[in-house]
Amino acid sequence: MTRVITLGQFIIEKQADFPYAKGELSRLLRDIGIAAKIVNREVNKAGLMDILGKAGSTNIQGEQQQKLDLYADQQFIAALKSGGECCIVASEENEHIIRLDTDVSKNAKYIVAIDPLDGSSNIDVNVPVGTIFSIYRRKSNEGSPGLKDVMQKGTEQVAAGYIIYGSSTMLVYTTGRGVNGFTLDPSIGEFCLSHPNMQIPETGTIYSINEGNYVHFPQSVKDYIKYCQVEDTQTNRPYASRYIGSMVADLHRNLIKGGIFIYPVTSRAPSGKLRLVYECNPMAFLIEQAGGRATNGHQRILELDIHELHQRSPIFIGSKNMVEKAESFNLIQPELQ
Ligand code: P6P
Repeated sequence: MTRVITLGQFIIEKQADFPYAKGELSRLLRDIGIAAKIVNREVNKAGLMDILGKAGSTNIQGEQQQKLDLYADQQFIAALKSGGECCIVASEENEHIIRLDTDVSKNAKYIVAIDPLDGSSNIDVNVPVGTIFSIYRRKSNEGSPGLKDVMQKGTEQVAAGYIIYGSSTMLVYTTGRGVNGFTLDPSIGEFCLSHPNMQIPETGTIYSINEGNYVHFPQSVKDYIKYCQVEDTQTNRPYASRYIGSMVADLHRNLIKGGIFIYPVTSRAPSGKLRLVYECNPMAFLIEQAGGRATNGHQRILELDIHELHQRSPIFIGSKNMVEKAESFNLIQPELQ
């Protein structure tokens, strides 16, 4: 009988990796795990509650907000506020940063950027959705924390990860020392270590892109898609096309099986669609820690300058060899926002 290691036990055991840690990051990760369990409970019974469907509002991205988007947003903010280890939350669902100014939180040293429920338009059709989070240390303890503490390059992240609410609910995260996956055991209400030291295969046979946008892709992306579709037994082509329309689900599959996920610039989205702070940076940190690669077609995602909180970026992410091959198609430079 292998030993069951819960997320809490794992975090404490790994705390030793951080000689100067006083437990704040451990407690912050615990707070995220707690909110994930609460959101999971609602996602799993969404069909039975008056919590499906549209909330009748739109977010800063101009996207229809689902009731569960708002519920998840509220739960993560509440958990971070009561946990006291985070001073600012930047949420994809909110135009401005949220200052957690309770007596404890206002002096906390961590910032959390979060996409509370990514892929939420899939909820009503029972397709996996996810939460994506990214943790930064405040740039300085001088004065009150603000936008400057949030708009840090991806290389400054101290932790990042996602929760996938799928056939099982998993929390996958990194603190810069590899990637570990935990599966929620509903019978004990704990995330238990199920995927230690996750590594993405160096190459794969899955490409993941919304080919419905084909006519709007730059020629270089069209050329790469055609490369994926050509018969060549030496390189196991044609690849399989898999696109769920939920970034967390598509990337989780590729992390385990190998593959490339692409959301490029299009004529309708000249800077790409996915958000740099809430989606691209955390996923890029995690995939690089798993041995993969993440670029905007030319530059490491993690090294991109942040000009605007809700900035978008094209992204080519996944198995190292596949991303490098895609880049060799001289992919178009995204327009600066
Ligand atoms: P499209 C979901 O809305 C999301 O932000 C990601 O989770 C997903 O990968 C992408 O957008 C899907 O976008 O344009 O293909 O529907």
